[in-house]
Amino acid sequence: MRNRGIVKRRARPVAKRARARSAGGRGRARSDEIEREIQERRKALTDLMHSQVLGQADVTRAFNQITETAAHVLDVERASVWRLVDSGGAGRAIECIDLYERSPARHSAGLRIAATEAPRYFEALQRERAIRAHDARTDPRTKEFRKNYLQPLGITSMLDAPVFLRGKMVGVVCHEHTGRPRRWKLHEELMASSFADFVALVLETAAWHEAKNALRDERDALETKVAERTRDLQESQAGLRALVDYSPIATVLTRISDHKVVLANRRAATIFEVPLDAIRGRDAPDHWVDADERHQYLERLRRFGRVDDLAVRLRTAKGRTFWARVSGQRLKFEGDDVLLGTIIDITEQRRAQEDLRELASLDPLTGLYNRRHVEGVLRRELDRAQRHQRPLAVAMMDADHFKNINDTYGHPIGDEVLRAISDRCRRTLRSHDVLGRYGGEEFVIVFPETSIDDATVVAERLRAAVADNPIQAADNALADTVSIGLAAYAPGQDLEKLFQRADSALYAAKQDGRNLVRA
Ligand code: GH3
Ligand code: MG
Ligand code: MG
Repeated sequence: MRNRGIVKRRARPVAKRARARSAGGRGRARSDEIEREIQERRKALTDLMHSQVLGQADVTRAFNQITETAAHVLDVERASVWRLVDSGGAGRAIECIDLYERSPARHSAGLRIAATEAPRYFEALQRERAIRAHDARTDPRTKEFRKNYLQPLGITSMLDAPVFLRGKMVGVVCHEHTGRPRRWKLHEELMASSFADFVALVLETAAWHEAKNALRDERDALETKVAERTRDLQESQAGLRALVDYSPIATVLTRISDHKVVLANRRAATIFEVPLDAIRGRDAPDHWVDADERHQYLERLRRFGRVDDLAVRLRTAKGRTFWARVSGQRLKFEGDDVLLGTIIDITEQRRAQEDLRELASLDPLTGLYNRRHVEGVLRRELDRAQRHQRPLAVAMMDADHFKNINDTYGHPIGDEVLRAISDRCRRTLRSHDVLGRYGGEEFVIVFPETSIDDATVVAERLRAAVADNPIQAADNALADTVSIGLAAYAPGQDLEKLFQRADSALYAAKQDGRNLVRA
């Protein structure tokens, strides 16, 4: 209870604290209110982050959810997601993919704004983390919209964050306020750029689903062709031979009675690393890695007469294993009952999928941002800090004696502890701090527009949040703690240097006994 009080008091942003002190009781009540508001907003953001919708192929639902959450969290009448289109002759433009209007609770899409109509705005999108137009009607970056857009819709303030994907601006998230103009706060600006990150994630996932489906369609078409023609040609053995020979997909016929290969094509010889003239007569079971997988394949063939697309591991004649999708069906061939199997090597595809997963922004174990994403954020923040001469701090955080936890309780409990550390930190951080998993049991935090002193206060709060709320495992309260090293941005320093300094500070915290913060 006592700890919660400390956490809460410290959680208040510095400016708010000062105001609370000077204005006495009334000020305190007001900053408690702001604090509550920030907590609520952060909760809506984490809910969105954990939402299943973001990772799925249904882009429309994902955008609906983002705009609704954004309108609610930032308390604006209109929230929208726009895509940048570059259609050659007609030039650059943004196109509205989803607009949510709060009072009628309605979604729509389709509006288009050309770069030629709003050159200052487009230029600002390339440059800024967000366009904070307190009064959009007079702000030089947005007043271009005044007559045709702002006035008819009653929009007075705008908060727009560009969406970046692999370093390129691909869209924008807009928050539009109606009624009296309002002043956007820094944490609102950072929240807007969080929404932009979500949009990037959705676009990336959608592209991945598209690539995957295209690949599947292509393969399905080929296999259907083979299967159809095989049926047509069942009686004509010569035709089947020719078809197998020329099929671009590895195809193998095995006799059911003794599992011997009776016919195979060039492609099959290649993927199984056998000379074409030596493949006949080989034992099919030798090429399966897992007897259970083969059993499953045969069982399905027995029950349904065919198998489609089973992902299995196979082995070449030289002993190399690979992932494959196998399909099969029963046929008659030269008087024997045989299985016609087609095999597609999907090792590359699997690797590509893993690469894509890596490209997405979230760490699967903890739901935090991953290393790549946090580095992207930090690069942009470094650039801003340099251009606007603003402070910036970074922390590296590492779980103490984590090997002991794994050794004593096992890896799954270790994972549980990592998730618990993430949750405690996520709840403790301010809404504009960016927390990510750097790898293993190491975390990284970016503190935008924050001095080293303020970052130290927050880091100390993180350390205490972990140490003071031990997680329970097997009836024991685990003494899990973290050490934190901080570094402040100094003009001219790059990302590597900043990480290096935070890492040295972390090393000092470990040397001095762990469960400590060092700057
Ligand atoms: P120190 O206080 O010096 O950091 O001690 P430590 O035991 O944490 O030392 P070290 O960094 O060498 O060890 C980290 C351990 O974290 C080793 C590794 O097995 C474990 N680990 C890394 N990633 C994961 C993970 O995703 N899950 C689990 N359960 N353990 C992990
Ligand atoms: Mg470590
Ligand atoms: Mg460690």
